[in-house]
Amino acid sequence: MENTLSLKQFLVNEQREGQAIDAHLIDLLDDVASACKEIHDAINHGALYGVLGSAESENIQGETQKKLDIMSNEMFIRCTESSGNLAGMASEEEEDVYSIPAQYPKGPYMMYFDPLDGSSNIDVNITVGSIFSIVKCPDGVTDPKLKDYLIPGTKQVCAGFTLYGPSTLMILTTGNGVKGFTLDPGTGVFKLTHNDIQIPQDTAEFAVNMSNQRFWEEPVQRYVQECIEGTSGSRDKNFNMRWVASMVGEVYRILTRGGIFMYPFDTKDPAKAGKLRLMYEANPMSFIVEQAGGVSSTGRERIMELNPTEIHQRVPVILGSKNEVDRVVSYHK
Ligand code: P6P
Repeated sequence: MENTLSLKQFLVNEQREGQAIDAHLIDLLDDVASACKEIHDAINHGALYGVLGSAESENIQGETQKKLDIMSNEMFIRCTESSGNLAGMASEEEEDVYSIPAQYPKGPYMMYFDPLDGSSNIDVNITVGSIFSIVKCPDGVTDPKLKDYLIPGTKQVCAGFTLYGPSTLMILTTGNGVKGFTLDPGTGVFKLTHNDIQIPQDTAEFAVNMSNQRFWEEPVQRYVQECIEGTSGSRDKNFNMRWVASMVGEVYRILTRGGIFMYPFDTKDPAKAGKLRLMYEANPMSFIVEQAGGVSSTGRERIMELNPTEIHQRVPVILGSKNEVDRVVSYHK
């Protein structure tokens, strides 16, 4: 594609046009892009770099870590901690919030991230991704503590995810719509390729892990059953189903052609409100989905309005095409 804008050129243009983007955010996103390029390189070399397989360790979630989980976490931290844009970070792979080391300057932002979402798919060569969410650090705070991170998703100033798939693609919102930037592997530049992503209001495609069906609440049971019955039941159309088991893959498909993604509350483990994490999966994806004209709910509440109590807390997620998510929410009433 001739002279398409790079990520940085796009952000500088947005700043000049008066969008709420400052030099620190532009520089931070440049650092995030650097981390994503390093992760892209490791994933694309896979077995050749010996990066596949288990790290023989567990994360805070009690999940076995893949080597790439640990590597991508280290890449995110190393690429972003020293530039003076961040006051702190929270990662899926870090039990506690991460303070910027004393030798580095502090900045006005805090970042939450899942460095490698869907990593169970790594060893079977299916698309995975990095998810990030950025908020302003409270005024006067230079070393944010846990309580400073526990704020609702409506406070996000930026959210994005990078998809490591057939092509590497960064999806980004700063509150002014949703854009996509494709990595040019030859030059290492993320280039603007998707200028205004909008989710179709209707869909005939649902995404859910059907093996959990017996554990769902009645409204979700009813909705999915109606999709399966299609025109032989109460719906006026037939539905297709997809399940990639990588949230980034599901969300990008929905951004591209519509759909509804559900990881709802289930009674499989009553101690867990859902499987997905609020701060670095559900909130950033909800910001993106809403900016693209979609809806993101727990089934009962708008996800971005939830007041967090823990940095790794889980939440039920129902997101995507407005008219289908609204239907599921109506069944919960
Ligand atoms: P299941 C990946 O582990 C993840 O957090 C999401 O990316 C994905 O949507 C979900 O879990 C898949 O869960 O239970 O189908 O393996």
